Amino acid sequence: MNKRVSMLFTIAAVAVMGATLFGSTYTQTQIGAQSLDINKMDVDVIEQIHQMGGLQLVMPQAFAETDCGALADTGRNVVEFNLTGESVELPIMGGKTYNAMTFSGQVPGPTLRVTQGDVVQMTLTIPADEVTGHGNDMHASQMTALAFDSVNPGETSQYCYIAESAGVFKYHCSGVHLIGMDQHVFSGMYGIAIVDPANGYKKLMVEKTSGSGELDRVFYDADALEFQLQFNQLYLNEDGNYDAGAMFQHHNTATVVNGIQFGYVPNMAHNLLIKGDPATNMFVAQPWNGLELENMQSQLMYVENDQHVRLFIENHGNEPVFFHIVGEILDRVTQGNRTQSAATETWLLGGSQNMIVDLVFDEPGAYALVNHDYAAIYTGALGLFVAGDPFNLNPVFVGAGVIPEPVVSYAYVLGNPSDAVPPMGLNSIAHPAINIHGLYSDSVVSELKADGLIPLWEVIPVVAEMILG
Ligand SMILES: [Cu+2]
Repeated sequence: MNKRVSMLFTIAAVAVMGATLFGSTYTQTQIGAQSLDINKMDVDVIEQIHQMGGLQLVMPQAFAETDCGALADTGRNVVEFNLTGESVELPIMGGKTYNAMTFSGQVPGPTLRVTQGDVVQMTLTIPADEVTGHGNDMHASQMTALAFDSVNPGETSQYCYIAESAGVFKYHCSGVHLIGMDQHVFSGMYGIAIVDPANGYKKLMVEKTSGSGELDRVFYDADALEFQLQFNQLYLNEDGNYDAGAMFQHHNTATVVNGIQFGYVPNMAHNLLIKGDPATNMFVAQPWNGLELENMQSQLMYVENDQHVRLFIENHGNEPVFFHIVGEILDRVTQGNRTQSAATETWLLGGSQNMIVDLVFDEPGAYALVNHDYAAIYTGALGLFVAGDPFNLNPVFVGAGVIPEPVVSYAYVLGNPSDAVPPMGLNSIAHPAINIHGLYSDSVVSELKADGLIPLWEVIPVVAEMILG
């Protein structure tokens, strides 16, 4: 073949490939001339995409579909991950609700935890009375969402994959044949898979200087107390429905961590314990305050001093997350199974990006985790870790007979919030107690209660009575 023919052949191949990838109805002219003009957002954007032929035409049919039967016969550990797609009404700040779409009645969806090399068998069931179909795309797999496609109401579908890479990975609804994916994700259909490294986690090294300024290195065992933090936004109209126009303009209604704005700040029990009065707020933002809020009453996250703490963090949203803990240094940042940084103040996560932060809280205190973007902080990306006993509550608890002797973390008395606690994996330290906190449907709350998690809204009045006498 001479050079000229060869070049023509290449151009033809590119043209064919372009037509395959982009579809004949989705042209550059349309992109430039009429599509997605955010100044004319009175039209339904999703309908517009649909009319252009749908996003399905632009997705390449790449990656291998994986056979569950074949993988089950390989001798690998098979982990079942069962999800249901359910639309439910859930609370938002200001005493209102929004029309949420969920995996299994909770936002975020259940966390999957496996070990590198395991086979994941994901089954998605859509109840017959659900208003729409749903899909699933797990970033821990390496296959296109189209290979799984979507599941209609009243049906069940399954796929399998090998979790080959260690790390934190987002999963999310992929809409109905990819249509409405943004609506379903921002309405609540997202979660994470944690894939533990096959050989477990690494020891944590923290540099210290002695009194004379001499450099020392302290090593912490790989075992750690673990939390999960998932960042996202809500884009809602006045009726509590998804607002695509607001999404395109990046005008979010709320910034959420594990589905809730300001979910990890003090509540009335902390006011009582620390201020002596449940009605006197001890913190600048306490929007979830009151026993009647039950699992939505805000909670704090408690750790010991000098304890190895591991945070699994994912950004599901449309905005960057500048992750920072006020008063702390992030001792190690890991992405995948590779260390990215150590002893750093802030680490940036783009959309659909994750990290594992390992750190030690040296001194007793309350430490605010934030997305260090002020707009995000003021709209909800703010929560508190409390390390040790900074409020000198041990004498109060022991004196009232709540606990027999002093504790190294308030988690032993009040527990840690269930939505911030991932399932146990390699190198996990068990939380002393876990309370029921999170954006849950009523049936999820009942299940957690049956599993023995603490309904703090029932316990707090008893503890208060013991302390007040
Ligand atoms: Cu969906």
